[in-house]
Amino acid sequence: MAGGTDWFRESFRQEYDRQSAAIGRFNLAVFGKTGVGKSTLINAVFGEEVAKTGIGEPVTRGSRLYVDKVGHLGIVDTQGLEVGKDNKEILSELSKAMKEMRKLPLSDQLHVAWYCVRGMDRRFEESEADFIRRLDEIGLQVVLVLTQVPVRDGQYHPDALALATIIADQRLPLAGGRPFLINAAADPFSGQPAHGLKDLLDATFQVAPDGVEEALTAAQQIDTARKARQAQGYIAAAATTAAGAAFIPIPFSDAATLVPIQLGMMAKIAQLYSIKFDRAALMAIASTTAATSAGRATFAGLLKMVPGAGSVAGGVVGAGVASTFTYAMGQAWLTVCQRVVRGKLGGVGRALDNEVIREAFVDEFKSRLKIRRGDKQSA
Ligand SMILES: Nc1nc2c(ncn2[C@@H]2O[C@H](COP(=O)(O)OP(=O)(O)O)[C@@H](O)[C@H]2O)c(=O)[nH]1
Ligand SMILES: [Mg+2]
Repeated sequence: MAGGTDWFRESFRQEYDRQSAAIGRFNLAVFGKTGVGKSTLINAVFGEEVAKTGIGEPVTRGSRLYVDKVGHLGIVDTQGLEVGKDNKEILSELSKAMKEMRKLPLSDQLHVAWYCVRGMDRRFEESEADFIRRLDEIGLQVVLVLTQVPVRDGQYHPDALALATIIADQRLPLAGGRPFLINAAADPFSGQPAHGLKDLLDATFQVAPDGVEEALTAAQQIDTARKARQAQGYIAAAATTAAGAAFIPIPFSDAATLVPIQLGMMAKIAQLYSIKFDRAALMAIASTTAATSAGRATFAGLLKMVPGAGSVAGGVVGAGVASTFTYAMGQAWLTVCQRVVRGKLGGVGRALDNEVIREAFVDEFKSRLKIRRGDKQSA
């Protein structure tokens, strides 16, 4: 196979950027008075890194609404404008921005709003109801969040429930038809657990446009099952594409047509798990570098392990082998990504252990080959 790690890194970079654009961005506007818990909530759902970022950029030219872009997420907020005090100006800015954004690609539009009220506030003003109705009128789906809601023995605090009822009675245009009661961060002192985040996220998925579902799946950090399902979808798609590509004779020596398919799949999965390019590239090189071949990243070495690959007549890789190969690569890579994210293979902020990564990858790769052995080895 041509190159070595420089070539590998460059090819992986291209796929990483291409897949990043394909996944796109989910843009969320977050409203609520200072101190209700917006930053804490964003942290809890999307990870620490998001709330750490700076000022962002105007959503459209000259706008007083700013979007903070981190990975596949954009958080829109109203810097210098305060909900409750500056509602008129916020709404006029939003209405203007929504019109302008309609001309932009889906990834640059605003998709959903979270309107946050402290659950123990005991009141919900008419101006807040008006604000929510107006958000709906200008085309924003609103999820209403009651924050910092205490629970005991599986029951919400009665004051928060009373507030939820008052709000529900107003028949506002809300996603899910009701407020979502949450506590974003556990409080060890009072023993209050975090709760409600998954329901809030599900409601957000329901009203987000189909085209940003992948971006939201990648951006959120609490529903790992959803990430895993999405990754399985990427793997299945790549295995199918690989089988199709294999009808064109592939020289066994480099499996050239399979490489971009597999690198694309790996890049997409890495992004689903919010693994940045530099780290993902190191992981991919460690995973696919044969211990024997002086540090060169090689897919051919892995291909040799696929049942049926060695005996193919004329040195051509068939559809069955191509598909099995890609499937096993995908599963092995997914395992490595999941374990790195969980801090099991040299965690966040720590150095990666190349040998451990390679071992984890190859173990999973081999075990996935066994499962598929005899699957469709004919083509
Ligand atoms: N225990 C707990 N504290 C919270 C929660 N949400 C917010 N807080 C606390 O309330 C204060 C204000 O929260 P913050 O997220 O900065 O509010 P923001 O101004 O709306 O962004 C901070 O001291 C947070 O630690 C929560 O869900 N649980
Ligand atoms: Mg804040």
